[in-house]
Amino acid sequence: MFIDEAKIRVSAGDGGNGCMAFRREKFVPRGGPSGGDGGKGGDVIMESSERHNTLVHFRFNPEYKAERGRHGEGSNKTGREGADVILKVPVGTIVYDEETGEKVFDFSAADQRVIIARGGRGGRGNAQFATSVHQAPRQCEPGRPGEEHAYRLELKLLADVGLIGYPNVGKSTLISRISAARPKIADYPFTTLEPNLGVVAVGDAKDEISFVVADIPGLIEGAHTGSGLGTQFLRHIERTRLLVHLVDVSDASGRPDVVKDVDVILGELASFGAGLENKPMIMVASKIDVANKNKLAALTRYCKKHKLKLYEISAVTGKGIDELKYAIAKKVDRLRAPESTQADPQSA
Ligand SMILES: Nc1nc2c(ncn2[C@@H]2O[C@H](COP(=O)(O)OP(=O)(O)OP(=O)(O)O)[C@@H](O)[C@H]2O)c(=O)[nH]1
Ligand SMILES: [Mg+2]
Repeated sequence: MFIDEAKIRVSAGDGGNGCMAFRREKFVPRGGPSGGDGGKGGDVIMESSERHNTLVHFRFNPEYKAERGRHGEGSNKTGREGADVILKVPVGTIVYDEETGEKVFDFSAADQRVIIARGGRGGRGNAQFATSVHQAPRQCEPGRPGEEHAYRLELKLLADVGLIGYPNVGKSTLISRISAARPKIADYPFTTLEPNLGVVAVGDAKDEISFVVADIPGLIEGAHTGSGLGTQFLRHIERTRLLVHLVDVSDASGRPDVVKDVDVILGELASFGAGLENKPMIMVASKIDVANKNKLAALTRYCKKHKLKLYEISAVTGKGIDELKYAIAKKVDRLRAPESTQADPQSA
């Protein structure tokens, strides 16, 4: 099981202090108490969202603080409430109290909201303490402090994107380029024996898209009948939204016909029987730094004919990696939007 984890500290806003004041107006001798109440401090709220899929953002930004309430003022003016802070988490996030280890909440659906640190109440101003026998109270309250908590967030990762292709085409090299995953990379087939997951974040904090990529063992002809490592690990990409299909266009592959390579892989996906061959797919020409021009041209023609987008990359020089990363992020984001469930899964 692959788990994404983050620890955060949250503090709600303190309440504003109550105010002590007396009316001072011309022709109104001995005006009454007029100190307003302090405003309530902002809450820290957690909300589940379909558009978020990892906790990577919280690992880089572990502290959150909501605004404090303003102090009360004279003329019975109540202080403004502090603004809330809303933290968006992926569906599937489980929140634990870091100190007690207790489970606080389990986000099982989108748009669930929980207050994870409550803002302090504002203090009462002296106007609130006036009674018939005590008409000029000099008493007012300070605001209450906001709650502070430490939480541990846990999310079982589900891959959004599956990397597929023959062995040795550079799948593990690619995931190590775009995520923090560090799988074994070597110049022989079947280096990867078990799936590796990597978390990729694209864009700035405000507009961030993050997704999970699965690097799986390479496929070969006859994999569905047990050749090579077989196809059982394809179940790890059954629930992905997008497949990224790497095709080695260098001479290192030892296979002369890239179009046949593509057909073999698609055939193996189809034989697996979970509809993998119908998933949206981005095609990638890998090892472009040492490309065989004829192979690249043949793959380009094939993709044009089948209306598939082709990206050319070199995981060694870095060429084309950013473009590919952004294209994947954009596509994943679009596939996550609820209306896209109706869309044609073949459209690239
Ligand atoms: N020249 C060149 N070599 C590359 C590139 N990408 C990967 N390689 C090399 O290709 C070999 C295989 O890379 P891996 O990332 O292990 O390939 P893989 O697809 O994960 O292979 P399996 O795990 O066996 O399925 C390694 O020697 C890499 O250094 C590239 O863009 N250019
Ligand atoms: Mg590998």
